[in-house]
Amino acid sequence: MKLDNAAINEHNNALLPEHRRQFDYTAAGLPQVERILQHLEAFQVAIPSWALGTGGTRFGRFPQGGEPRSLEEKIEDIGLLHRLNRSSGAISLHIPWDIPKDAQAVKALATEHGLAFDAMNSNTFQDQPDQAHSYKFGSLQHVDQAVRKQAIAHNIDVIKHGIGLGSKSLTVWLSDGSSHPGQLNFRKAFGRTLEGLQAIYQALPEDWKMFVEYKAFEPNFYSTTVGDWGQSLLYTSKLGPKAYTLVDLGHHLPNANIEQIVSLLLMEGKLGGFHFNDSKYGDDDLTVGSIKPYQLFLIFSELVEGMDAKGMTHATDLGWMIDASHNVKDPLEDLLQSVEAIMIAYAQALLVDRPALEAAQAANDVAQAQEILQQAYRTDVRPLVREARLKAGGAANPIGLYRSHEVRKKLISQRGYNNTATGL
Ligand SMILES: [Mn+2]
Repeated sequence: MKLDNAAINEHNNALLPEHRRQFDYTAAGLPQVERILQHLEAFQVAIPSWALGTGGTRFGRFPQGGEPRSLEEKIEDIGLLHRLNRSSGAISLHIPWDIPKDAQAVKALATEHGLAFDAMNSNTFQDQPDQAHSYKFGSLQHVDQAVRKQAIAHNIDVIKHGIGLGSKSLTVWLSDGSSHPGQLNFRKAFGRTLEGLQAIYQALPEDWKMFVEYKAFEPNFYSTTVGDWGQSLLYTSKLGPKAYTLVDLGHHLPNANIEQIVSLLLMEGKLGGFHFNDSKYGDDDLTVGSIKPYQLFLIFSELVEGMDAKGMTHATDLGWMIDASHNVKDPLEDLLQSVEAIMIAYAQALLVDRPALEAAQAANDVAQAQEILQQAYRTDVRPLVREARLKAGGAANPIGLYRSHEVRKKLISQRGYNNTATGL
């Protein structure tokens, strides 16, 4: 469903006086407000095609109706998010859950909604009904060459779909690994996986990137063949300049210092992009910024510092994607909250007084360094994020408008209650 300008204007007009008051107060104390607003307006976060329906756990799934029944309806949902926040202008597709039947038509529909195609995601962690060989014991690491060939061919197929849509990157996440000691020869599994990745890399167009995503555990519970950033960096270094490491915030062992990982990958020119989510225990796929907002800020602080040190463009030189699951909340509301959390952390990171922090570090003034970071983190930047959104034509309060417009109710009446989005 579409929101027209009149509905957004009416909503905004009612909130503008209070927004002005808050924005003027925040902006008065900040140098370079215009620069910050420009950065925020340019920043776009890709929404994954698998996050628009209700997720679930292995214990159950409790859908709330109105889920998209097709790729076209998924694009419409992301178009609605982007209409509300002007920061969700991309979609990250999963194959085979969302195979475009008519690439030209799908691309045209996305363009109509102001959406670009971010990274394509392959899937060799499940068996599909028509598939010749099983991935039960892995895909690219598999001892049987026929399985490896099938997994390579699938990834090449995903690249072809992406070319048709104007995507420029492939994300490979492998569930390969082992669940019991002795099951796998680690070195040989690594070698076979590298060979497979090399074959896929050969099929990448010149202007494409390949993201190798790592994960510490699950679904395998003893070893994972791309288990951490070191292993991913080993693969991507051996593959070549188009290969990068992808950081999914939920894929680390507890208490990992993700901001340090990010800093060093950036330093090496090997950070490709992000899957944003939040977690308390494992790969919980919760709303971004809902559990550890300070960590999210520290990650963005390293990103801004590291990207500026290399003269990179924040908005476009890395892949920014959400990878989350919405088990009890309305997925669209959850995604609005996630994008907002990302924008807030990014805005806070832009506020950090870099020269002062550098001086404090050089003087070993630990207390002052902490003061500088927390001065930025404890600034209420929501009026800045709202101002950037309003300038771009979005809603002052995206969730407020989504609710007052009764979007979910309308989606249920259009699409029905019992349909399940593909991949869930
Ligand atoms: Mn991920």
